[in-house]
Amino acid sequence: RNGMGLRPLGTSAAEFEQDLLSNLYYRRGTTVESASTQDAYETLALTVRDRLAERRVRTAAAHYAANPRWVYYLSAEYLLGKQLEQNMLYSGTDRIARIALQQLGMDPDEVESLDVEPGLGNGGLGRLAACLLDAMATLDIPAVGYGIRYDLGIFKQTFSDGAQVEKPDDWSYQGNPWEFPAPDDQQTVFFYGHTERDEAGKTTWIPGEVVLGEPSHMLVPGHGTDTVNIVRLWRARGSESSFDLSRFSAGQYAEAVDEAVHAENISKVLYPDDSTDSGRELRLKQQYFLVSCSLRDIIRRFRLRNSDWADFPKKTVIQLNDTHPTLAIPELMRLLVDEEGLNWDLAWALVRQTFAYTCHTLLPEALETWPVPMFERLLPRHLEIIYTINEHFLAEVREAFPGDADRVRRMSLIQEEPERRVRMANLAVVGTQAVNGVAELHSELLASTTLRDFAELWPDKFHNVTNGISPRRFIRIANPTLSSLITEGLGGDEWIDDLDRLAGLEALADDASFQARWRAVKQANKVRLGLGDPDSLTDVMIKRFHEYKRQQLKLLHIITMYHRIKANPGQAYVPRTVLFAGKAAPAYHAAKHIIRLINAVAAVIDADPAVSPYLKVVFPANYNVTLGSLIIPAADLSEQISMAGKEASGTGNMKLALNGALTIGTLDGANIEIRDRVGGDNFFLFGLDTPAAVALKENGYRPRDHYDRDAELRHALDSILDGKFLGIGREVGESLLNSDEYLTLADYRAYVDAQDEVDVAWQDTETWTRKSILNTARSGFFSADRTVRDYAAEIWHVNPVKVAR
Ligand code: DL6
Repeated sequence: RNGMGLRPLGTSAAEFEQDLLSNLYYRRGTTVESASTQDAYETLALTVRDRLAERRVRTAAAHYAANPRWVYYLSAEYLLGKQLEQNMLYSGTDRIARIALQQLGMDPDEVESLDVEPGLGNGGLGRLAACLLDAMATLDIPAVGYGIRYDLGIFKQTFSDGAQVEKPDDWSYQGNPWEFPAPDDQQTVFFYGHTERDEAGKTTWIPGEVVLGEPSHMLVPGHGTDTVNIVRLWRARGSESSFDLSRFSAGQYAEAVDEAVHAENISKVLYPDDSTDSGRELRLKQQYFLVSCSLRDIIRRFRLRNSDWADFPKKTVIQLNDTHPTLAIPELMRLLVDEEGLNWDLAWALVRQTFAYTCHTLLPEALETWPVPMFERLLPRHLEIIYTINEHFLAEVREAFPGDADRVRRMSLIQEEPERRVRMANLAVVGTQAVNGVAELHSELLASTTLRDFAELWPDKFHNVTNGISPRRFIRIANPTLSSLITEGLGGDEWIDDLDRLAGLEALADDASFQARWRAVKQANKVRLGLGDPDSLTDVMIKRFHEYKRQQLKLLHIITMYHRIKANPGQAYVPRTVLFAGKAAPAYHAAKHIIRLINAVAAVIDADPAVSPYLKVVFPANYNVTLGSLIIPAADLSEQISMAGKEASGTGNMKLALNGALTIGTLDGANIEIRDRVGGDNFFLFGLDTPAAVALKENGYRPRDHYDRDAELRHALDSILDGKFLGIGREVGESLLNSDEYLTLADYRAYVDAQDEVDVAWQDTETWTRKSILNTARSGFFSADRTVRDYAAEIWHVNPVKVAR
């Protein structure tokens, strides 16, 4: 029996099989003879989960005893990826589970295929959150992630006539076996209403709507350790009184549930369409819902072991993942001042010491603001609190910069013109003890441009923590054959939790037989992916669609290759498979036009027998963590071609380099750090850097000059404008020629020339393989474990707590 008085669960295949049978019988109410594949899947999940649950109980006990400083990670998004394979690996049951299933006459692959990916995020920011949780658990850092349990995650992308069509993603339709409901920890959340002040000056918020927040959590196991942290997700529920029985009895069924449906809409979808006022208000409601439930839970946890509010920041650090959870700042003020009776100054000191803020963008339009009237209607007390914070803060600014009214206007938490809006990024900087960017360049640009006024006031508050990725998820699980080869090459698998050890591969980079095996793995991964000729150069651009990321630049290169092959059909060309994957925001029309044009170009090339032997464009629909994990191990070339100064970091760039793809990229985001580490010889650099891009724009950029000057570019653009690709894409062509906000045409020539260098390099197989091995060998820095160590040392000031067996 272990310290909890429990009989430890068995580690043999026979014991696992017994537990499977028992779970099938007692928890699914069926037997092997009559079990469906869904029964088998759920039972497998529960049997694996039980092994982690036992560790979770020990983790909670160890944390309770240590009463440490906790990290609470608040994020509106988590792209956790499928859970089964990860949890089998982390619980050490991957081998025995498969044997046990086979013993019971079940097909492990078929059973495992039912595992569903919870798509509770959009892209890089949500996946980063998941990678950081994984690394925190692996490093034994006591942490809880808080988020929203959206009923419908990120939409499912399909194509109709090449155009993106969005379908709802009812990810937990069959239930979610990884989830533990915790109804006892339910919270009550207020919205709307008004505030009242008594004679003593105490303010009370009288709400206009009351909603319940129901938590459930999923386990976040660490790798190679017994720590199992949790991510707690909130789901909105109507209160008991929200069901109108008298209306129901009168046959008014829709009206009877009106209030409950209204409440439950809060956690209905990830990112409700914000092109309408009601959509925007729902989004603000989601943000407050997350923050209100999570803070009450954090305080409940604090009170289990502590009583003095002065200790709160000593025991708590709350990391805000972008501005979405920034309402936590005024909400904690409200709880401390209105509900706990602390005086303002003490409460403010505690709040500021507790929070830290990560900014994930440089695009001014991505910095959230909310219209004051909407804010006031929904959160009347929070607006009052923000006004008071602003009053104190602006007094500080005036003192530091006397007579600088313009600066005061820029830094205010309230934008006055053209309409009054609450500036969430300003609030996030003012209410926290640390602000960080997510790559060196990004952090520099934040301090010198986007948040410059704040960096001038509080230079010490600004930090850089370069993003990282989970080596477990993105090489060990995604690329098992390469992982085995690396383990063999390094003489052990310690590298998985100590990624700097990959450096040991440098010694093998010139070894012909190791190189041959390295190539064979890449080849097998291309066959596994099953898109395009595995002998061709697999050129991969996988990311959200955004004009600043410049999928349109890649497209111009493809069209140029197409024209070259058409013009000289007899020549030998390097065969390429160009693979795009990614989603566009449903209301982002320019990005959707680019998607449609890519599909049209792909179809035209496919139908042309003179070109198709050399060039193929594939665009599998519905990019997600699962699809990414299949594509990344098969990639030869990683496209990281954003306009310099626009991509905060990127993390796909890290995943691809780690899996041995060579990057073609601009000096943007973390590309710079990747190139610094893998070496300029092993990276295809092109294009304007940030100062050159800024200067070009300031001096009046004219895309048409590039069009006039460059015959190949002109040919490519004309073919789009002339409708040569099924008549699709005129909007894309016109936008490039007439405005080209992201300098695509300015970088075209340098990009195409760099691609010609790629072709030359590819033909020297040994040298390419060497470069590929060196990319992997030198990617250790991009482990999320390093990222979390940086946060822990520089921002969180937390220590690990080891969980005893
Ligand atoms: O930090 C994670 C990720 C970065 O790698 C990307 O470069 C960045 O674009 C993304 N940011 C967002 C937030 N919003 N915007 N814009 O998704 O964060």
